[in-house]
Amino acid sequence: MITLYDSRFSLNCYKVRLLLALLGVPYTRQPVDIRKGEHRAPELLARYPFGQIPVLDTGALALRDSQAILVWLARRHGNEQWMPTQPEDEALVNAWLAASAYELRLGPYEARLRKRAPFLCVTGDTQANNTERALQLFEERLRGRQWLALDHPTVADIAAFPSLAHAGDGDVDLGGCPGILAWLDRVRGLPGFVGLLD
Ligand SMILES: N[C@@H](CCC(=O)N[C@@H](CS)C(=O)NCC(=O)O)C(=O)O
Repeated sequence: MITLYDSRFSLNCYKVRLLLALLGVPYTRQPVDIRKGEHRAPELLARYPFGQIPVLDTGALALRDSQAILVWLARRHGNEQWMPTQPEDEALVNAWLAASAYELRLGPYEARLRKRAPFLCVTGDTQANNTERALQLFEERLRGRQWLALDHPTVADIAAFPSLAHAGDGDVDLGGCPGILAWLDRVRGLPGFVGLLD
């Protein structure tokens, strides 16, 4: 049985509940109280290191990120309507998923959060913390493995490379991140690699 780590107030969790309902997929809900910090409880963090909900535990996989979960649900339990495989259609759907994760996140999502849960909002002061957290997550992921998502390079590596390769432009020091540094070199070694200004 699928388990959704969920908060009834979270819009990202709601996206997942909505598609589960539309697809008629049975699941159990595991409520997580963010105000009480339950999303950062050590036993949860050990299994789901990003410390955010939603997380969908499929039995085989602990899947995070509402967009990624929607894609998995559509592929596993839906049909072509929800997540097409025709490359141009798939690209359009992916582009709009990305707009939900970025433009909507920075706009109306953040506006609601500012009213309901200002302690979760990103401000200038928290930028350094966010950077540290991101580096920690990527470093943990890349220590002892070659590539980010699978055991071969994927678009996930390509998507992450520019921000990490050019972290120094923002005075972000990767000196304490040997896993990331080794991975950066691995990406640079891919046949046909080009640099930012090449
Ligand atoms: N990119 C993630 C963002 C998830 C996210 O921001 N979740 C919020 C609840 S809606 C959360 O867990 N916030 C707690 C925190 O970041 O500490 C997604 O789309 O699922």
